[in-house]
Amino acid sequence: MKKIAIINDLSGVGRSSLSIQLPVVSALRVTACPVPTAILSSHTAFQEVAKLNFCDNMQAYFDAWNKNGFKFDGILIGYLGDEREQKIIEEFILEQKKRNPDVKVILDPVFADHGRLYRHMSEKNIEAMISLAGLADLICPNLTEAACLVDNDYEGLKETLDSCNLDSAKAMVFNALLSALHHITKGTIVITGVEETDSYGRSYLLNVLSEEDGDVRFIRTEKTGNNRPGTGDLFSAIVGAKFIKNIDMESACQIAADFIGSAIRHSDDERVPVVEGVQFEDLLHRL
Ligand code: PXL
Repeated sequence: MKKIAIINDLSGVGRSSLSIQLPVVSALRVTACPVPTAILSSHTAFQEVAKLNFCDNMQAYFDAWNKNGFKFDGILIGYLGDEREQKIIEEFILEQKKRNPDVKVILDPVFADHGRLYRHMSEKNIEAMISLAGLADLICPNLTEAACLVDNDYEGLKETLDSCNLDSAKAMVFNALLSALHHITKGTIVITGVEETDSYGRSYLLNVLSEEDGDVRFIRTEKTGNNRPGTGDLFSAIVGAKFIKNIDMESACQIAADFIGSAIRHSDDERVPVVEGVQFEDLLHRL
């Protein structure tokens, strides 16, 4: 069975990061080995948050793993508790590459959404993510993160995209963004969850896939309900697990988008408060 190290925070309430990536990766029949970057009472969209950083313990954690001879097929990275974790994670990646040159590194550069940085995030976190992107085989930023990684103006980008009626025009805008992103990573890029509305007022979520072969591909699903926390974590967990199993990225993105769309609709139907994320537990069996 394939094995993946998942480097992300452990948040007690709100269905985000490790709490949801572990069950999803297990359901996809990949062994999930967690590395907490921080322990939080909940994700940071709640009013009161207690945060314990794991940075000072991370080196010993990886040293013990390495001394035991553990090796992985994939390393999935998400939210960092502290930008100093970047160097420790990079050393771990380089050590793992010596043991398994085929190890795949998947980076979800979690630091912002809807044009705004998450609480506790700063320019230093963005720099850490840019550095990690240099070692990644796949990165899956949302539009805000993609724009920040290459110092683009998010609002301007969003406005330009909203003014494009044709996919061919949209593809040109994304190609410019993707070519800047390809300067910071050699890997595959998926820009996730870009919101769009058509001339009939219907809303969609667009995932934009750019592989080495250069052709940009759009994976579009109808928007099924509210924006909810944790959907990016679900996306990177599903696509990451499929990536290490060498499943083609277009169908991996489609499966992830369909699963998340169903989970959002179900959560709205069940009147789950938005801050509590998606009630994915009822749908896990579908993966
Ligand atoms: O889902 C992204 C995420 C991960 N981890 C923490 C967060 C968030 C988004 O708010 O706060 C701690």
